[in-house]
Amino acid sequence: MTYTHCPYCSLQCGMRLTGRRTPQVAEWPEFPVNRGALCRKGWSAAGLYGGRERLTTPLVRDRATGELSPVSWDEALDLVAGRLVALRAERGPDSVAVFGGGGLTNEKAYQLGKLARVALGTSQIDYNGRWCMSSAASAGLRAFGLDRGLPFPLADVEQADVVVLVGSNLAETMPPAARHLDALRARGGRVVVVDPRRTPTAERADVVVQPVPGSDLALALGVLHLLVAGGLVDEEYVAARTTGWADVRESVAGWWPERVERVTGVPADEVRALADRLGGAPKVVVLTARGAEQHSTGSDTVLAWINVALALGMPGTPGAGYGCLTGQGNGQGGREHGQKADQLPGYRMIDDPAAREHVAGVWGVDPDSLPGKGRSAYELLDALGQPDGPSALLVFGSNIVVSAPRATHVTQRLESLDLLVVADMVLSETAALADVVLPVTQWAEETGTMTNLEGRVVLRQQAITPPAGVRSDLEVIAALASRLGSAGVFSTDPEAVFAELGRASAGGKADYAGITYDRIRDEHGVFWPCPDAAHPGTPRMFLDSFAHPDGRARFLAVEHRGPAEVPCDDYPVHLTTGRVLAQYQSGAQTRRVRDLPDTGPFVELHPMLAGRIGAVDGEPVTVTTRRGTMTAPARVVATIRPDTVFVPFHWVGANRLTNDALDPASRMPEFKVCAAAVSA
Ligand SMILES: Nc1nc2c(c(=O)[nH]1)N[C@H]1C(S)=C(S)[C@@H](COP(=O)(O)OP(=O)(O)OC[C@H]3O[C@@H](n4cnc5c(=O)[nH]c(N)nc54)[C@H](O)[C@@H]3O)O[C@H]1N2
Ligand SMILES: Nc1nc2c(c(=O)[nH]1)N[C@H]1C(S)=C(S)[C@@H](COP(=O)(O)OP(=O)(O)OC[C@H]3O[C@@H](n4cnc5c(=O)[nH]c(N)nc54)[C@H](O)[C@@H]3O)O[C@H]1N2
Ligand code: SF4
Ligand SMILES: [Mo]
Repeated sequence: MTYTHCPYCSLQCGMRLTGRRTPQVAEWPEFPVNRGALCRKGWSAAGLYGGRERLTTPLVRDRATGELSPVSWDEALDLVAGRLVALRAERGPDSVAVFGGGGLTNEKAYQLGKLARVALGTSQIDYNGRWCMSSAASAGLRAFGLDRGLPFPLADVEQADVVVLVGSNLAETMPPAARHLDALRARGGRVVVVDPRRTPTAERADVVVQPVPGSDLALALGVLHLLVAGGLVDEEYVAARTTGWADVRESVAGWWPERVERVTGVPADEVRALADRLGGAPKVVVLTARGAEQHSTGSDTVLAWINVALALGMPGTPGAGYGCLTGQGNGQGGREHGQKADQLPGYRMIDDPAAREHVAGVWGVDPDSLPGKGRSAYELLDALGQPDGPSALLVFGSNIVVSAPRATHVTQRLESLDLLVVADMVLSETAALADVVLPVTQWAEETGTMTNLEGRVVLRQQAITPPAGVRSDLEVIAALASRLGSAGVFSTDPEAVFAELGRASAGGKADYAGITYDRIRDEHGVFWPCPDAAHPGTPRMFLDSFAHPDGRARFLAVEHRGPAEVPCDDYPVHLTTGRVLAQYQSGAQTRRVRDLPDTGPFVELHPMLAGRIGAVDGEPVTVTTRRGTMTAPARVVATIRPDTVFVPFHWVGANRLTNDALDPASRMPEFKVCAAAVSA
């Protein structure tokens, strides 16, 4: 029996696995984050094993037939390395790009960044986390001086009087977390949900506000306006712990409730009731998730809600504050250790000379040999195969064809590459396009650390013997580095890589230097920063000071801009996208688990809209945007705004429709709103 963690989301629920070949999931009641509870994806996770669709041999595309056919590992790796060396000689190091994922362990994310910077010498690396929490990360960094999704353990929310969920459907996306909301309500606390749809999460809320997609920023401005007008701002906290309040106070002066109603569709009285509820509560927690963040205005929207939390005096107060609900299994750690275009391990910036010097020292290379900043995820994919863009791409841990915005265009870019290499466990839609597919170990077949949404570093321990023929990502990275004649040392032992990561992160914002596998086992995870072996780790941040040099949080004035695309005569409704409980992300893993229902995509729409276009529940409807079109069965529900349709993105289709407009600060694409036409 092995204690380990779920293969999917950022809660990283603890579980036990029994059986080395045909595993069975059992509960781990002592693990504090989920206390034995799992969602149905967690309970059925053993279904990832034994499927016929598992890849067990490298595949190379036959130039003559165009088919993928099995080859030996040496053949596959020699071919990849040979092509990469030739490309680099011909077009320079930036002709090779790397795309990572927030589902990779810390060890893999770190090693992938090192592969890019040391072995390939390319600046062109980014990852799917850019599409996930980057807007919250950018806002948190600016407001607090540091981005840790939740600066407190999740269970702390039970101590709040009011929890506001802006664009989170956690009852479906992290179900065991919903128990904290129930516990809070049992104590007399209140839950507010802000979502254009009345979701299962809204069913557990006391107040539900349904704004037009893309208008959360205006709602926050309106709430802050009323807090000022009602004398509900915590002036003492603002004076002692923040800067910039005067500008922000002035910037919300014009946001009276009737104007907020016009922009957001939320009745003025509801805006007033919301502000009263927040202003009257001793402890408020504001949490944002993808509904608020995946917009071209996502980082400003998060800043606007942080301003609300700061005006109420909450961040850095026990049982209160602001947090982002990070999404992927290692969505937190994956953004700290160097697979992001502008970053080195430990949350260091790649253009900071001191950071370069430190990390180059750990890697045993000259700091001047490290490349600079690269392109963000979408910009990188958009540049593939272009005259000044990369002509080879290595993908580890993302199914781009399904999950990238404006996916038809991105798929064309992938097809225009000289070389596409995908490391995966299954033939995902992206792997199916590759020139070379490398079959890797998954989840409990290997050991590694994940950092959950609370900043708690946990250990996924190997429980299962991998099938013959597969290799770990660390082995693949090491084999490529050695074939490329790299200067650096690339260990294949996760514990050794973690120790190196600790040294590389030492002194950085996300400092893991004091964390070891043994400590994680003994302590149910360790919270970063944890600079040395004697340090207890940091479950709660900002209690004494924020991470800016002066110790103060920043109020930053932001303006409502609205979505990049608004409804017009040709595209009269808002399209938004998101998730359902039983599927995970691009579905590459969960669509292959037999115990999970694979319903296929659907289009959720309101009876009024259905009536207008003649759509019938269960019958096909077609959704069209300026980028593409898809047809799927209608789901007619009264829980969605009549001016909005919703499509889950777990199946090919949704992202043919989405807009690639980017947030100027975070480079987050606008997954959550564009203009669409719907017909029966
Ligand atoms: N079952 C399941 N769970 C998952 C995942 C999964 O794929 N499946 N993925 C994991 C990952 S990586 C992530 S990032 C998280 C995401 O977790 P969530 O953010 O909870 O998930 P989403 O469904 O993307 O979006 C949440 C809600 O935002 C709403 N929304 C849409 N537009 C707007 C808007 O403009 N404003 C507001 N306020 N709300 C809006 C949608 O209606 C939706 O209910 O889930 C994690 N957990
Ligand atoms: N329309 C729309 N699009 C979205 C979103 C949305 O809300 N709406 N959400 C966005 C968000 S928040 C996210 S996080 C992305 C996620 O989208 P993707 O990046 O596509 O995420 P996954 O489906 O988890 O893809 C992971 C892939 O890597 C493989 N894999 C898993 N673990 C490993 C590993 O350890 N090593 C290797 N080599 N491979 C592995 C899996 O089999 C799978 O093929 O989608 C984004 N796209
Ligand atoms: S909530 Fe997330 S981590 Fe927990 S069992 Fe479900 S998918 Fe796994
Ligand atoms: Mo995500």
